[in-house]
Amino acid sequence: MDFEQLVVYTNSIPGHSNLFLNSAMSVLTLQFGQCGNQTGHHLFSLISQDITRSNSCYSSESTERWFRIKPDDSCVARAVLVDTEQKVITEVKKKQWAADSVWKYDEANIIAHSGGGTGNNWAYGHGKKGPELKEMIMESVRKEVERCDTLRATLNLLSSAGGTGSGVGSYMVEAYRDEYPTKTLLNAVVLPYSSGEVVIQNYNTLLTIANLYDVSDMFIIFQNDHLHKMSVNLLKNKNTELHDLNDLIAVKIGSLFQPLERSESSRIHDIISHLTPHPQYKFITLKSAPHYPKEVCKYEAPLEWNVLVRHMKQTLRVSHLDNEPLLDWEMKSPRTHNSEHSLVRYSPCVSNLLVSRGSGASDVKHTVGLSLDENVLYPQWVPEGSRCGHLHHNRRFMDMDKFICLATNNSLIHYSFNSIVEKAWKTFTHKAHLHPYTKFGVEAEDFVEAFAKLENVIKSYKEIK
Ligand SMILES: Nc1nc2c(ncn2[C@@H]2O[C@H](COP(=O)(O)OP(=O)(O)OP(=O)(O)O)[C@@H](O)[C@H]2O)c(=O)[nH]1
Ligand SMILES: [Mg+2]
Repeated sequence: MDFEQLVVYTNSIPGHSNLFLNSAMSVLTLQFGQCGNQTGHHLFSLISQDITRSNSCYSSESTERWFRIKPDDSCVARAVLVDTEQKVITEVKKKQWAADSVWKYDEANIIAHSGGGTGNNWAYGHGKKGPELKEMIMESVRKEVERCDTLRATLNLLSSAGGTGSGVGSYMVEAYRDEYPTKTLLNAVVLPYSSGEVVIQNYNTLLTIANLYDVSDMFIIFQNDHLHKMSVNLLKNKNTELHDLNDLIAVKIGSLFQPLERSESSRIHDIISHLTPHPQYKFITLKSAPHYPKEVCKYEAPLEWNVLVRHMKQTLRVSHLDNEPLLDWEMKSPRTHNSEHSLVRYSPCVSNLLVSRGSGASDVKHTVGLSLDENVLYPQWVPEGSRCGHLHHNRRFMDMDKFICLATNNSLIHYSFNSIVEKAWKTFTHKAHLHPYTKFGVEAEDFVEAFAKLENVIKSYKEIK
């Protein structure tokens, strides 16, 4: 569909003439490897469900952001899918061809080699598969960029632990940056379970973050351990599987990036600049609530906004004595009674953005002022007024009475990175498992450089006081 057709389509929605011209802001999503492709499919499915709940300004804005409409009226995700094996893509295709799927991927944007993956080898992905696939991927990317009237951001979805998402993904993000030096680049990176997976996942994570760091504007970090606990504790999924984690990832990303009430600060690139005011601090985590098991959702009494906001603040708690994180409050359901006491300490923040979705949020604005903007949460150098933003939409997100998401750039991230870097360093000092990397041109000096970069990130976050 060309620009004019899209204007006609968008303006055909009753009561919304010229809407398109006001709100044309698109996001291009690049899905890499198993994790990137599976989470991407969950994300587009969630957004399409959220959209189909109404035929409104919100829906058309969201459609324009994430999808394009083809001349045959089919709804196509603004996405490019990349993998070095067929298995996952074949599964994803099966799902999207299901009779009830109202959206599709563009077949021309699926770049899946029939090899057997990279065997969790970042260097193979980065040094061999990336260069091999680069032109095909960039060809699809260029076409998708041209199809966006205004491209607001490119969102890369990948896990840091495998070899395709991490290696091909970081190679392609660098290639994208070379070609589009001024476009906003955002990575949603899934960190592996801390135990029980492959030994070299720590090397892969180290190399991924270090390589993406300079060329990216912002990272949203997800941790499989954390998502798993949320799924077990809050959603009561005893046998949690990856797709349960992906549901949570999709809800979190969707709640941040679905349309918001228009204001100077609600455009995606404004959200990103607010959250990453300094190039030394680019890592965001998304806290959200409430999360209920599907079957009890409709029976839960609606919570007050102030309860949800207080709950978000509690997720930033650290222990008073040694500044270690406490049991993460995101694993608990929001409580109506206040359990604040003087011994509580919070992880210092560089910036926060609270997004509330649902009706009657005039009181939430008041509460934000009181609780998420307090001096105790920020170092002195963060100016008042740029600490905690608040954006809202009255529309119910995914049909929930109220939903809240706190995008937070705070010191807690250094614990996760530190544990990965420590494990990687231990393996590295024994010169263990280096051969698969040197074979594809990643030498000890490259590791040392990556360690230095990540240690610097850890130090910056650790020293926020
Ligand atoms: N949350 C989540 N994590 C996933 C998913 N699939 C894989 N992972 C995690 O991702 C890591 C493995 O990376 P994959 O994405 O499978 O690897 P890949 O990018 O396909 O690379 P290779 O298969 O090694 O070429 C492990 O830490 C898995 O726990 C998923 O669908 N959701
Ligand atoms: Mg794979």
